[in-house]
Amino acid sequence: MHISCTEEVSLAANAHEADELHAGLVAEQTWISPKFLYDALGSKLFEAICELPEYYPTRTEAAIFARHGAEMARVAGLGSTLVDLGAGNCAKAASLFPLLQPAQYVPIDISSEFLCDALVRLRQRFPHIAMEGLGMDFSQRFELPPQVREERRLFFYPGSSIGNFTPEEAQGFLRRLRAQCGDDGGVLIGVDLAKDKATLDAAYDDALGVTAAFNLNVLRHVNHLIGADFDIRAWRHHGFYNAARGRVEMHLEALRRQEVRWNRGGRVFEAGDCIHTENSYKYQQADAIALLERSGFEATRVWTDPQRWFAVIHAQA
Ligand code: AVI
Repeated sequence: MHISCTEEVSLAANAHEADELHAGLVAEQTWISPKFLYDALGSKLFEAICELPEYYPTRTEAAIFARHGAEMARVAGLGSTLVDLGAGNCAKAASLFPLLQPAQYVPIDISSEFLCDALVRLRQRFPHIAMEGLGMDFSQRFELPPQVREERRLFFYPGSSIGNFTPEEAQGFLRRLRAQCGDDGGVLIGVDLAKDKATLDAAYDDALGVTAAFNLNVLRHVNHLIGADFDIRAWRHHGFYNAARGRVEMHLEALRRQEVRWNRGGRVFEAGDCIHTENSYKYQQADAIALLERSGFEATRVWTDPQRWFAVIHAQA
């Protein structure tokens, strides 16, 4: 069967990515966008994170889907165009296929190589579902190509990836999503809820060091993308809950003074300098609903776990 994987992402950085990386690396408070965490190895490391005992979001969300999936399908409706945002290995959406019975499945991921591999396997398991994989960064702009059916688009955005945007960015993103929904579409979204600091610190700095490897791998990816010469051994991972800002932050700290060069520039990092690589906002349930409503969605339904650690929300366009 023909496998359609439209790739917009090549292995070297495109001009926009190169500009963004350069701007972040020369900024006074250095930053690298979290989207660069996801090359092929980064996606595999993220898969491993999802297996960790400390990383509660994946299993908590899976339990919510297992318990309430049938009701979610009744609320969201059958036969939709299921657009899976940040699909990764496509496993979460695939587990809902029997309930949602999508007419078309459109997984989108910035890690196109990883997505293509997953799609090959998925097409064999579900030959009756039309599939169109898209390798693209959907975080900034959002236009679906004509091969994506316009009827009854259900955007599937699990895993609390919305938390990797600031609340302002999240609203802009959800508005763009709303504009692509048509009148009969909607969104099924996973949101991680605020909880105690110890649980959050452990989830983002696990004992095995998988999250550390995931974070450090961004330097390896940046080396590849813009010809940089980061020495990965000279950096250390930090992941912790910043309660005042309502978010988990990931940073990489320089272990010694070093000069790093890349194809368009370079800079000296002093020991202790940090590169900010990710935020993961944790929401109050009411704030998440308000965010969806401000973005133009309505008629929300919420399912959560007994500890109220995670929420899955359906919002109608
Ligand atoms: C993909 N995203 C929702 C994860 C999160 O929890 O913010 C990424 C992650 N970063 C460290 N561990 C997992």
